[in-house]
Amino acid sequence: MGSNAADFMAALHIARAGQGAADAAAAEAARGAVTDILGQVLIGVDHVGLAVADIDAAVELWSAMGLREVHRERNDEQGVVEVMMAVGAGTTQMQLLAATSDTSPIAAWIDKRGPGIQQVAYAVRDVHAAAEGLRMLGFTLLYELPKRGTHGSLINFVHPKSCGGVLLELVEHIR
Ligand code: MC0
Repeated sequence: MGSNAADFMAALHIARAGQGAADAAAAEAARGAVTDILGQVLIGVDHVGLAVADIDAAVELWSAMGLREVHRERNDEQGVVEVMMAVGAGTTQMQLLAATSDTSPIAAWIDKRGPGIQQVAYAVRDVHAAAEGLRMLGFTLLYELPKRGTHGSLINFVHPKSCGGVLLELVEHIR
């Protein structure tokens, strides 16, 4: 298999045909093929998202231990103001998330649990293939099609109820 988006989708289509096989061993092999494809689609941990009540106070807290603010934007579709804080060289970042309205998922999170880790985000080579592969394995994706995330990235989420209690974000950076 190659390593571009079309190759991943083509491989998933082949696996889907196998998943429907009457032969249990063939169906299990097809499931294993999907896992292998996902192993190639996932790049690494992109960021850890923290729900915060006050964005500037949170920037001050994390800056004090040497993290650096590298990006700030407002995303009204997601109901957040976010600040990306680089850890060390910045390969992995902490994302500070403050609600912009009462209907924001961050407002709901803070009301229920207070500030803390709200999500873990994986960088992926292709968000469509990542979402499709995870669906094929029985995970629940929040969106049928990806939405816009940080820096114009494409994002989707795995519902925490299907993911061991973790809200998992999938991020495809657009270069
Ligand atoms: C809710 N639950 C969570 C959770 N949020 N568990 C772990 N981590 C979370 N973040 C649990 C609740 O405690 C509850 O469990 C159950 O899930 C409720 O599920 P629900 O009724 O379906 O839904 P809600 O209303 O609680 O909403 C959860 C949901 C929502 C994940 C659907 O937060 C959502 O749409 N999130 C995706 C968008 C998002 O988070 N945007 C902000 C970041 P019990 O056991 O009590 O039943 S924006 C972002 O990240 C962008 C800018 C980016 O990075 O590019």
